[in-house]
Amino acid sequence: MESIHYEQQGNIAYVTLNRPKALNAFNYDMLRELGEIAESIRINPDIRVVIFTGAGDKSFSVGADLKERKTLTEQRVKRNIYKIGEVFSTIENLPQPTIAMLNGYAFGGGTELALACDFRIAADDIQLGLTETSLAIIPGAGGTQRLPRLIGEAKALELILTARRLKADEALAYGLVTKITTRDRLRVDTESFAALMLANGPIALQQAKFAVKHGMNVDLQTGLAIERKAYEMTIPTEDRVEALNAFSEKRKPIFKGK
Ligand code: CO8
Repeated sequence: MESIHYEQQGNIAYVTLNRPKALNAFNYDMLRELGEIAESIRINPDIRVVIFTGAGDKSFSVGADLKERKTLTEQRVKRNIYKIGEVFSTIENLPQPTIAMLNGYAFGGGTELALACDFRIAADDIQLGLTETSLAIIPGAGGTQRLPRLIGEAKALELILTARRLKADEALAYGLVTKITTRDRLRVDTESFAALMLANGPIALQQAKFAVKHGMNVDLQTGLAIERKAYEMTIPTEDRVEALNAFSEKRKPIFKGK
C-alpha cells in the first residue's frame, strides 16, 4: 500500500492517509486502498480501536484531490463520489470504535472522513470544515447527513452553506470535535482516550456501538429491540464471566474478546 500507511500496535490499528505532498487529498487509488484496509480491519479480531490520521504535520486531509478532479470526465467524478461514499460507510460501520486524530487541515472529504469516525480529537491549531459549496459542489461523502445528525440541523446548515473554515476551538463549541489538545500531546492524549475503551470488554464495545448506530435512526421500540439483541450477544461470552470473577476477587479483569 502506498497512499495509506497501516500499522498495528497492540490492539490499536493506525491508518495514516499518506500523500503528504498533496496534503493527503483523496484520489481514486487512495480511496481504493483505504477501502481494502477497512475491510481487513473489520474482520481482524485483534484490533479493538482504530485511529485514522494524516501523514506530516500540516494536514489530516484536504478532501477530494482537486488536481485529479480537473482531469476527470463527469463519469469518473461519479465513480469517485460513489467510491468515497462506499468507503466512508464501511468505516462508519466498522465494528470497532474509531477515532479521527486530526493533526492538521481537514476540509471537505477530510472532515467527512472524520464525521464517519466515532470520535474526533484535534490539535488546537488546526482548521476544518465542509468547504464544498465554495467549490460549487456539495458535501458528497456523507457530510450533509452525518453533520446534522451530530450537531443539529441549523448549525450544520450554517456550516455547509457558508463553507466556513472553523478553528479547533470553534469546532469544539459546535460539537463537531470531541476534544482538543495541544499538537505535542495529540498522540498521547488520543492513545489515553483509546486506553479507556481498551480496558473494557471488546465484544461489549462492538455490541454497544452496534446498538447505538443502528438504533439512532429507528423508532424507540425498534431501537430497544436492537439493544436487547446486542446485549444477548454478550451473555455467552467468556469475558462476561471473567468480569464477574474479577469483581468478586477484587482484581482487574483480563478480557480476551471471547
Ligand atoms: N487537492 C489536491 N491538492 C491540494 C488540495 C486538494 N484538495 N488542497 C491543497 N492541495 C495542494 C496545493 O495545490 C499545493 O500543491 P502545489 O504545491 O503543487 O501547488 C499543496 O497542496 C499545498 O497547498 P497550498 O500551497 O495551497 O498550501 P496553503 O498552506 O497555502 O493552503 C489549504 C492549504 C488551506 C488546505 C488550501 O490549499 C486549500 O484551501 N485547499 C482546498 C481545500 C478544500 O476546499 N478541500 C475540499 C475539496 S472538495 C471535497 O473534498 C469534496 C468531497 C466529496 C467527494 C469526494 C470524491 C473523491
